[in-house]
Order: sequence, then structure tokens, then C-alpha cells
Amino acid sequence: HAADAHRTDLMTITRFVLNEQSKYPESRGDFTILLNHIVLGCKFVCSAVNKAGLAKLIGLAGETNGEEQKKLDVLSNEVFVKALVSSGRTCILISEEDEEATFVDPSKRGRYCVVFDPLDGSSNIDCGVSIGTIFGIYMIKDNHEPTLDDVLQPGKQMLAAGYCMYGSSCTLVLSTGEGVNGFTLDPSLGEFILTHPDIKIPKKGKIYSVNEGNAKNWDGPTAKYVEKCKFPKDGSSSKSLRYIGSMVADVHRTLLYGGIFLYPADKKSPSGKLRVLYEVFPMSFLMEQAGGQAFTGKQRALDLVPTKIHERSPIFLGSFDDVEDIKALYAAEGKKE
Ligand code: P6P
Repeated sequence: HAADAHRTDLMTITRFVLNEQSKYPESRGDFTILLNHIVLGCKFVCSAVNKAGLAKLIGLAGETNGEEQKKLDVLSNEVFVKALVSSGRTCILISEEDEEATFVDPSKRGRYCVVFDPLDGSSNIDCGVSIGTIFGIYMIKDNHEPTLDDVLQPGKQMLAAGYCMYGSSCTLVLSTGEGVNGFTLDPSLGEFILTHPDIKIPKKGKIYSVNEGNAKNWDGPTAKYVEKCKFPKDGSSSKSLRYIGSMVADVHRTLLYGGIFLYPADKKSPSGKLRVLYEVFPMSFLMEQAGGQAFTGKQRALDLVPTKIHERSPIFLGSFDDVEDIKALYAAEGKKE
């Protein structure tokens, strides 16, 4: 019984990754050490996010300790940068919060490049909507002096990707290229325990997830696809709309329940809104590993080669068959051109 196993078997995320890495005799544990430092960052952010509301409340009562209430996304970024540098396993860090890349000092340098959004969706903190950390891990191309070229790699070169969702519980979803597994933080132990082994996304879903408020700016294929979701021609039932406006929450629901998440290009933002390196790639990596797919409107998302570290891309990701449907509409459009 799972609960008993939990009590005695304690499959923590560290043990799980060690088991996985033991398949590679040449691995020296560097990846496990790196991951442990990412997990440390997630535990800190989980605690800070859970207290944020309370701290703000106390602050409102005029009892602030004088220290300027640091914005949570800035604080989270500092924690992740410090944790990743101190791991001694990274050489380049790309954060949504930092305009420029962080090149780790040679004395602390390792072989991994980490791209991350420390607190995606942070505008939702004040109303208690789930938010999250998103991350992806590349290996440096070769042992030369690290350059941006080492992170401007297509998503298919990622060694691992994941997110940590800070909601009613703290859930970390991770893939190291051999499927997707979910871990839930047990606060009494301070450990992430395996709770969602080998996640597979349903082949087809009944939910579509998009900001309908942008409908007037959509291109033809996106507009046609959403129309099909609402007024199916083949007599099937229409899909439900679920849009939280926090990518980690929308993607987590899509992964577990199936369906499709869309952030399309539109006339206002021709490359869409979401960032390639630390939003599109990690979520696309997870979707493919869970049996789904991810499409940019032009190509497989993981084949995209970024040219700038904060580059954006349209993204359609989720259940295999649902993404196949929108790919067909873009292909038909392409034939017309
Ligand atoms: P919109 C949050 O600000 C975010 O970056 C993602 O987490 C989310 O999916 C998206 O933007 C929501 O954007 O334009 O629908 O409010």
C-alpha cells in the first residue's frame, strides 16, 4: 500500500535520482548534487510563498521589521542563483529575473548550464493562485571557456527539466529523459516524496486552456482550432475551458488531466508571450516525456534553436491527439500560402 511504502520505503527525490543515475557508471554524482541544490531552492521558495500572505498581513498591521518587504520573485531568484553557484556544478545561469547571463566564477565552475524562472506567475501571489519555479538543465558543449552558445541550444539537448508548483501542496515534477515523475513535499520530513510515478498524459483531452481575451488578435489556425473546441463539427461534445493564467498550474493540470494549453502568437505579440529557454522548452520536454507533444505553430518546440536568452515563442502543448489537430490546421494554412 502506497502509504505504508511511504512510511518505510521513503522514496525521496534524492534517492530516486541516485537510483536513476546509478545506471550511468561514469556519472560522478554531479547531476544529483546539482539537483539537490535546485530542490533546496524549491523548499525555500515554498516556505517563503506560504508565509508571504501572512507577512504581508502582519506588514499591513504596521509591524514590519523595517526591512523593505523584498518582492518574492527577486528573493526567489537570489536564493536559486546562490544555491546553484554554491553547488559547484554550474557554469552559466539564465534567469527570467536577470537581463544578463550569470557566468559562474572559475573557482566554483561545473559542467551544467541551468535556465530557470524562479517564480513564474508571481503576479498571482496576492490572490493565492498557485505559482511555480520552472527549470531546464543543459550540459556545457565542451570544456572550453563557457559562452552564451552553451545555453542557446535547442530544447531537445536538455538533460533534464522540471517545475515546482507552490499551491495547496508543494509538488515537484521532473524528467531526466526517462519519463516524468512527481514528488510532493512532506513538510514534516522536509523531503520531496515520490507521489506521481511515471506520469503519462492522456492521448486526448476534454479541456482547452487559452486566454480568450486575446481572441481578436489570433491568426487563422488558432481561431479555427478554438472554434472547433467550442463548436465541434463532428458531433462530439465541446471541450471545457480552464485557464488559470499561471503557466505551472495550467501545465500541471494539462499533464494530469489531458487537453491542450495554448499561448499563441497574436498581432500584438508575433512571437507570443512565453519565453523559450525557461518556460517553453522545460514544459515541452516534460510533455514529450509524458507521451504528449509541443508545437510552436511552425515546428516541434524542442527543435527550435534560440538566438537570444530571453527569446519568446508561441506554444501549443499537451495531449498528443489535441496538438496533432492544431498542427493539421497550421499545415493546411501553410499549403494555402
Ligand atoms: P496572460 C504569468 O505572468 C505568465 O508568464 C505565465 O505564467 C502565464 O501562463 C501567462 O503569463 C499568462 O499570460 O497574457 O494570459 O495573462
